[in-house]
Amino acid sequence: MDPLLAAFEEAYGRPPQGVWHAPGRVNLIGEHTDYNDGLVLPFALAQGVSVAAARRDDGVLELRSLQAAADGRTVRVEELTPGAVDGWAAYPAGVAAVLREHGVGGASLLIDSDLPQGAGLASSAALECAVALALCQLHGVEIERAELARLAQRAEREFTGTPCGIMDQSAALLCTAGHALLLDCRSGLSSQVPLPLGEALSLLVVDTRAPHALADGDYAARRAECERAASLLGVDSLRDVKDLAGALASLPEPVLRRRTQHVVTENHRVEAAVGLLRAGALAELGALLTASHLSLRDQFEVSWPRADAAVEAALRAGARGGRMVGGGFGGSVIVLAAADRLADVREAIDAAYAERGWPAPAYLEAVPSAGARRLL
Ligand code: GAF
Repeated sequence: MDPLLAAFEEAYGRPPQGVWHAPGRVNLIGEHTDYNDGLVLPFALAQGVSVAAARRDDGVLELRSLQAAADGRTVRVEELTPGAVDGWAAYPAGVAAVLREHGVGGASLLIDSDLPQGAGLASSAALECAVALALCQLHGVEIERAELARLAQRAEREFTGTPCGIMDQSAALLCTAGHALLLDCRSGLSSQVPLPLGEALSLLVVDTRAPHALADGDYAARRAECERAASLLGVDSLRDVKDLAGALASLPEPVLRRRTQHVVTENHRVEAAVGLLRAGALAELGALLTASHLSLRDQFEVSWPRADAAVEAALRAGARGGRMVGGGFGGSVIVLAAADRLADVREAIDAAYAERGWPAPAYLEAVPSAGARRLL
């Protein structure tokens, strides 16, 4: 028997009615653009969060996780308010609270994850989206996926206090196997862009093992700076800046010039990346990834030493390009390299870390995979 099914029976004394899964994501390019009404290009990983679940009709929500066995919670859905549940359980509880308005009720949930936490691979969004799908299907509630992503985002913002954008929940729900998702975060329109990794070229995810936490103030501070820059420029968001040179000349503070420079050029890099992918020129993407990293390091100032060292070592070992992914201040780096260079790249990164006395990073090869779905 599947270990998750067996564990569910043991925890709740009955079998689950189904198992739902939502993936983590790697954002190929388009970082810190989502909350600026910009463009992002994430794809779903094979790794993610699975939820075994059974409906309850008494309004009770039972939350357990194989990764936090000693920390189960039992709450009433009608009593869920921001702050009522803390820690990991705030994510599923927030989703249940937001979906309550749409007719969702209680359930017994058992969660399992093979995504490293704090690795910048959107494990929180995967958890929210797997739970959202499970609760909707158990209670016969139909919500279109783009809308479900917005509800999961709202749950995270209201119940964990993280002012996240819409990218991670959209990636979890809308990605398809073999593709990246081009999402326009202003219009909400998305399209699938072929991403033929794993043939001649591979994308290596390097978990730098410097954990990141979006709830810390730095992410919110970056958002606030972008909003301030947009307001000084008299536009709704930095997406609306068409004349970068003019905007930079008129912004009074150097820090706001740096933030604006990153966001505006990053949107152009996403468009260039999509053009290259549609033209079948995947290898050429490397230079854009590295340019994105340098911009995140020097202009947006969200990179961290282990990310910079990994990108530098990978490039020296012949990688086509690389960059940090996610919110920053810790987490993972991605490296684009010819499949026959991967071993050299890993060796070079390991050596760079050993030299500095850092623990070796963890690696996984990224395979563009399907979005959230019912498994059983
Ligand atoms: C985190 C956020 F959750 C996303 O919304 C996005 O802003 C990202 O950081 C930076 O691109 O993953």
